[in-house]
Amino acid sequence: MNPIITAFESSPDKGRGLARDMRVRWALEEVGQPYDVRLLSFSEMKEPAYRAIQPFGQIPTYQDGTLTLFESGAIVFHIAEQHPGLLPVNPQARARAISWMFAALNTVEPPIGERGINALLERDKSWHEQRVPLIEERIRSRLSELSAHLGPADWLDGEFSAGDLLMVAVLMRLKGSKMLDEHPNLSAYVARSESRPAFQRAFAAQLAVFTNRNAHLGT
Ligand code: GTB
Repeated sequence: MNPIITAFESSPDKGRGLARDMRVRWALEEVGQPYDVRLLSFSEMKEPAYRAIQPFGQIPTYQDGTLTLFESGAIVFHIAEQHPGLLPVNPQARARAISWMFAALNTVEPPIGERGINALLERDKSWHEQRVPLIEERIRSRLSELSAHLGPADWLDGEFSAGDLLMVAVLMRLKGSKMLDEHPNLSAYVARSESRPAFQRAFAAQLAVFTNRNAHLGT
């Protein structure tokens, strides 16, 4: 049996690969593990049966036999531990790659997530516009630091790892904003990652959910 992941039946990102199932799909593709997908509506995600496996009623989850996981970072980490290809074998290099996984999720993603919340959920607030420069300043600061670390290298620490996978999944949320383009090495880092065959397979699979649904609905 293949592992089963959950994803949006109708993703608000319209197939741009920004929902967090994309990270899990990409990790599974990198290690060559086939998987199945269970698509969920918003109401199904909030039902008690689903909350029993994802207490916050969110996607993605991952089920493999008797193991059920939630949190995209934990799922990517599990996949990387189970298969060769996403974490170095050398213990110190492995520990550093894991540091980058946490840096992506705990240090770089929070201000980028705030930007998304501000754009999606706070538009009607009187202070919406005032928050934009504050959030962007925090994002710019993280991007400058990340860009300085990456320098001319292809990847954050030696070979491509789950740390790069999560970092790029986070940076993708800034595509189309000027902030990423202010750092040509970060734009190139994202483009380099997106050209990986595993990324392209994962991206095509999540996009197909959007296009198939629209074809089905006749929109
Ligand atoms: N920390 C959790 C993890 O990493 O797994 C966060 C999971 C999460 O935020 N899931 C979101 C979700 O299920 C979807 S990915 N939201 C529904 C809810 O909370 O009720 C976040 C997301 C949503 C939409 C866009 N977009 O439209 O661009 C991008 C990212």
